[in-house]
Amino acid sequence: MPRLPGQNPISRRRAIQSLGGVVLGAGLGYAGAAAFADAGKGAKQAYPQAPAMPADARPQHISLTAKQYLRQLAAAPAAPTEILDYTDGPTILRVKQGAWLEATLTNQLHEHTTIHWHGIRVPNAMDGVPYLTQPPVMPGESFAYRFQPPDTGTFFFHPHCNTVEQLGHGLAGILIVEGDETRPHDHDLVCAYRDWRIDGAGKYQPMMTDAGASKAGTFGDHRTINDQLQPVFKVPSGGDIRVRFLNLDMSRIVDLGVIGADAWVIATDGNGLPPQKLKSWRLGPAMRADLTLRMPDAAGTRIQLVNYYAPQPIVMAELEAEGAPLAKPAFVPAPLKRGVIPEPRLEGAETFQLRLSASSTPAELPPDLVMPDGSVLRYADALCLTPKTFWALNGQPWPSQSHEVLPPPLVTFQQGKTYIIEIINQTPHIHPVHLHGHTFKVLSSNKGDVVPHFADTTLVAPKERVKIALVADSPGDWMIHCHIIEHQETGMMGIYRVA
Ligand SMILES: [Cu+2]
Repeated sequence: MPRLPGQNPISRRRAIQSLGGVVLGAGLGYAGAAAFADAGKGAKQAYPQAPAMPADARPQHISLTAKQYLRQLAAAPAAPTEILDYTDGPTILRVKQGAWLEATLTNQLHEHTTIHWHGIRVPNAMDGVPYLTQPPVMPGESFAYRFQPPDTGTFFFHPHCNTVEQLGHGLAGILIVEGDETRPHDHDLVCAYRDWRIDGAGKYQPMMTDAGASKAGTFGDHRTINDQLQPVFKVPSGGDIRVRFLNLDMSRIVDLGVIGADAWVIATDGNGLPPQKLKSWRLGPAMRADLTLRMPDAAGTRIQLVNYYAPQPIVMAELEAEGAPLAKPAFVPAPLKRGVIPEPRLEGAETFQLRLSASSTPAELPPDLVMPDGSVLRYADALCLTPKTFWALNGQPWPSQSHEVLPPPLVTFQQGKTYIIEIINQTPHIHPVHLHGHTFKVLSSNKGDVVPHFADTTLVAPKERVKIALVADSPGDWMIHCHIIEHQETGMMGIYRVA
C-alpha cells in the first residue's frame, strides 16, 4: 500500500510499543513515550461515558473506513492523487435530527485517529478527542460513535490528532442534519471548499512549514469545490436553490459572494438566522454558511460562487440553469425553523477573557528517531505532539508533549450558567476560534456591527475583541482552539471545563 509523506512502513502500534524501550535505551528518558504505550491500549485514564443507546433505538448505521483512496485532483494527464477519506467520497451523510446514529470508524491508516463531530453538540464521550474524551483508535481498530444529533444544519467531521497531515490529505466528511426548512428548496447543493497542497502533477507539497505555522498558515494553490476545480453544477431553471457552503481548508479565509443572482445567508455553522442579503460573508477554516437563491429562468444561464478574499474575485464554482423554468411565485427568502440551542441569559453573566497571543516559550522536540528497521519515526506523528510552539491561549501554549499529558483547564464553567467569552486577538494574524461541545452566540465586536448569530467557530481579526456567549449546559472537558490547523498544532489550543 502506498504511504503518505512522513508515514513510515511499520505500524504505529508496533512503533509506539517499541518506542518506550528505544527511547529509554537511548538515554533520552522521555517519560511521555512510555506512558503513551499504555495509553494506546486505552487503559491510561478514565474516559467519560456516553449515555447508552436504548435497546429499541433502531439507529441509522454508517460505516466510515479511514484509509487511502485515489482521486483525480490535478487535471489529466496528471495521475490521481492518494488522498484520505472515510468513503470513496466525497463523504456526505444525511441524517435526521434527534434520530440515533451509529457511525463505526474503522482505522486503516498507518497511525491512530478519531472522529470529531465539528459543531454537533454530542455528549463529551463522543467528541472524538484522543486522550481527552476517548482512547485513540489504533490502526486496525474500530470505534462506534453513537449519538442523536440535536440540531439541524450543515456540519462536518474530521480527525483530531496529527490533523495537519490527516485533514491535509483529505480526511473529512460532511454531515447534513435534515428537517430545518419552512419552505422546501428545489435543489440542495453541498459545496465543500478546500485548497489542496499539490502541484500540477498531483504530488503533495509540505502540509506545514515554520513560516506558515508562525504566520497565516501554509497555503495550497489547487482550489476545489467537492474536490473538483471550478465545477459547474446543473440546477433547475427558475428553481429555489439551497447552497450549503463549507470552508474545509486548513488555512484559507473565504469571502463568499454570488454573482448573477440575489442570495441570502440563512444559516451560520448550520444555525438558522433571519435571512441576510448577501454582499459577501467571511468564513474562516471550519466555518459554514447556507445560502438561499432563485436561479434565472433561461436555461444555460450561469451564476458564480466567488471568493472576494483575494486581489481579484476567484470563481470557485458555477451553477447552470437547466430545463424548462419552474413557474413559481416571486422569490422571498424563507427563514429556517427556529433552532433549539439555549438562548444565553446575558444579564449578570460572568465574562471570561480569552487572549490569543504568540507563545513566549518556544520549544522544539528531540530529533526524529531511527527505528531498528531503518525507518524514521517522527515524534510528532507517533505521539500526537506539537512539533513546535508558536501560539498560546491566555499565555499558555498547549504543551509540546503528548495530548496524553493534558494541561489543566483554562477555565471552569458552572453547569447551567451563561458565560460571556471575550476573545482578544493580540497577534497580527486572523484566527478562527472553535469551541467543542457548545454552540455559542456571537454578540459583538469592537470593530463594527455584528449580526447576532449562533456559531461554533468565529473569526477574530488582529486587534479585534469579539464577545460570544453560551449556556454551559454540557458537562465535560472540551477543547477550544484555533481552526487554522497549523496554529492549533503549534500551541493555540486549550481545554475548558463544564462541571
Ligand atoms: Cu489561528
